[in-house]
Amino acid sequence: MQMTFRWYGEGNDKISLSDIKQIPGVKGIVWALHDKMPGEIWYEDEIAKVKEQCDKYGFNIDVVESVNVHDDIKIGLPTRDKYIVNYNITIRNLAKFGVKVICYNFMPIFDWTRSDLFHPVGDGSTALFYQKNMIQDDYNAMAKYILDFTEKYNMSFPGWEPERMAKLDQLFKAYEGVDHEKLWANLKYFLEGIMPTCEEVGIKMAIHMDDPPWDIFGLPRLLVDEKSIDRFLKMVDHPCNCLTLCSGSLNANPENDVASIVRKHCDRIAFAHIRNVKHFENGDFSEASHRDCDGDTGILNILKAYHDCGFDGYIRPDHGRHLWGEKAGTVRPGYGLYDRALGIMYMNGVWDMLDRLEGKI
Ligand code: DNO
Repeated sequence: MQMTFRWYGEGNDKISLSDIKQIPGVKGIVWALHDKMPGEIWYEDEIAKVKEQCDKYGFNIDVVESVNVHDDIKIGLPTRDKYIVNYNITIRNLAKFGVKVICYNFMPIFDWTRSDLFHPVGDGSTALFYQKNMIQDDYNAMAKYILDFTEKYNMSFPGWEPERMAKLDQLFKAYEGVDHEKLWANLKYFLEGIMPTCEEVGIKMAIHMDDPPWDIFGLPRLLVDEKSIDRFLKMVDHPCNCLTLCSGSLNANPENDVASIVRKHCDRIAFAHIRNVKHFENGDFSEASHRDCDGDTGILNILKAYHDCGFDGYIRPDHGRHLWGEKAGTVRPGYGLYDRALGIMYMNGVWDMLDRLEGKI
């Protein structure tokens, strides 16, 4: 495995590359041009700037998360072709700087969704929290909670661009009639439009799981369980059509056994997100430390599965708790420094021991 760390970029992340350099074993920075709207081309000089910053610290920029997909592609409007052309140009430009994997998602309108960004965990820290009965009918209230937060603390979240969120009712109207089957067809159309470029330049497209893995506000969600992952990989059966297997997104549904999905599809997992989730009986869930026993996701079984399969793809700690003074305004929700660094050390510890037991180190 190749350990990476997500960084939101200079001036957009309080964590510095120098901080990240001090976490043992991190090889690469997972990055993006966060001021780009979905559908816009990423230009070479903009990419070169990030490469230069990361080069200084000896980090690779092999993984981009995310090049967001324009709504017209997801909805299947005639204008989608223009955005697919742009996407292909971006893929080519990224490849020129050594990018190997593009993580993206195909969730209509909303990216990850939570009802509380700083929920007390019980040990003095806070974490992202999903209260099921709060994410039901009123999408405007949920979006308002997130947008008020981003405005108050002067930050933006990928997938929650204020420009898009300002037109929420319009967007919901545009998605009317986009049911699961239509969305699958639109995803296939998109992938078939970019696979030739990916193959030519050697980039893997790695779709992120839907988070949470069920429909919200009547919007269809596709990548939700083993069966849908099977369907996705078969639908466009191409080595560049890969997964970002996010353990926490999938395991928000306790029925999903992530370790068995790893064993089944390891060769098509380009990027692994490791996150632990704790379930409550009423369907709510909280995010937890990466330590196996702190949540219900089965982190040890998942890491063992990756190790057994000889996984040599990219991996990163996903959402962490907010610790030791990290709070709203000082930290991006889920993306503090400390708990993700602890998560890396936990993963390194497990991995090293598995290597040792096999006589590899
Ligand atoms: C949440 C992330 C997601 C992910 C996108 C990928 O923190 O895991 O927002 O980056 O869904 O496009």
